[in-house]
Amino acid sequence: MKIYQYPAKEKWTGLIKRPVLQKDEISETIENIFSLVEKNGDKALAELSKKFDSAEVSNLSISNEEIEAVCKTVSPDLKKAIQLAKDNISRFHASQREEIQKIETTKEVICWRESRAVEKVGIYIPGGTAPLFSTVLMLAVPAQLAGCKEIVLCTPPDKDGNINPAIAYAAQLCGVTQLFKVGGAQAIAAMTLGTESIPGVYKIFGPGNQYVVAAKEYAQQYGVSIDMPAGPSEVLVIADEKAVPAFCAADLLSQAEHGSDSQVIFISTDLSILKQTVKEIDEQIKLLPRNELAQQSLDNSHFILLNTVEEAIEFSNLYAPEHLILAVENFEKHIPQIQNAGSVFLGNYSCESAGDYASGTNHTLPTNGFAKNYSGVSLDSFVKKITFQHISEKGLRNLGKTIEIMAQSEGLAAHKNAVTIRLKRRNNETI
Ligand code: HSO
Ligand code: ZN
Repeated sequence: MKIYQYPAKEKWTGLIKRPVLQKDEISETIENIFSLVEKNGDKALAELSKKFDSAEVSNLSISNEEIEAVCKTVSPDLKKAIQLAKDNISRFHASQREEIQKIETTKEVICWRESRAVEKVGIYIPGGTAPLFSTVLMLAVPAQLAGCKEIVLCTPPDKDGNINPAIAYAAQLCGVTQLFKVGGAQAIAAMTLGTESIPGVYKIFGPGNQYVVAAKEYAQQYGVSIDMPAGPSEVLVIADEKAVPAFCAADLLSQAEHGSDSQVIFISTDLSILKQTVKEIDEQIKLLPRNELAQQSLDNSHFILLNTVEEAIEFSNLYAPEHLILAVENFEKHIPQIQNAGSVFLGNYSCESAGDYASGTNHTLPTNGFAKNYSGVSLDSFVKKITFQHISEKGLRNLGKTIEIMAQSEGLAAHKNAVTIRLKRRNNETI
């Protein structure tokens, strides 16, 4: 890790840079995968899974009996924890429902918006070193609350063709309608194009490796939308003299253990807190099973000393972190200054892990600086909004002149006439 003491503002641009992903050779692979899946459907999926995941899968779809059997292997304690997390996530996301507001913009001209669920959504849950069943909750709960009719979930099987039990349990608990054993870019291609077993969907959600990310980008050419552009996970912690170094170290490590490419930034206004946090990290990392991954991530991390919390937030707004932890005493007064961040954790006891699992907020958040222009996943991600209007005859008389003159000025006579023809009609006469 590198320590920077009071770096000048000109140096900040260098410090906020993320690693650049190489895309060229990946995109060729993705094109191939999509064209194979388009041509050969399920057969292509089986071959690609064998090639990339060394998984032998005879049947892509998972029967209810298989789900029931695998769910029995989940411990009662974990089931209870998943239920509590689900309840909190449901409560928070249900509160995001908006009431319909009918607005009379001009007398007897009434406009409003109504939400409609995206009918078919796809959720991708990666396998790998830590299969994150918590992401099933974060995506399936709002999908179900929004009223999505088909919630398709794809996740890679292990080498013996088995699905992760906690992923299966969370999926059936949260209303996933179909569950498939397939991973990687081929799963994204399947949900985009549809195959004999896997239905095509309208929007795809979920994290994944570089191939999955590239496949989601590619899927958009087929009219499928995606949750957001992705990058490695990030946390930026701001600590003042009242922060607890052991807590800060634990938070930084919780992010670093996700992967060697995880981005970790620590900013303090107090040199002694900074030094103690570094020391704590050295101690705590020894005890972590994933310490190698965490160490690699920390090797690329920045530890920065700045003058004030205001300055630290200015830096954070430039970096636009996925997660921002404000381990400072008067966090309330700093909230208005926060401009770019995916999710913010306030005070010494709001650890990122709470939001990752169970407090209720969503953990699918914008990374790679996209917190400047994207929100995290919410109920809104699973609906689109349709505008409606009703204009009475009187209403059109009130607004008609305005439309006519605007249409005429744009040289669009037919537009103008659509109003004029109506205004000419008197007392319901037939024209
Ligand atoms: N921190 C991850 C989410 C996660 N953490 C899932 C643990 N499980 C990205 O926000
Ligand atoms: Zn996490």
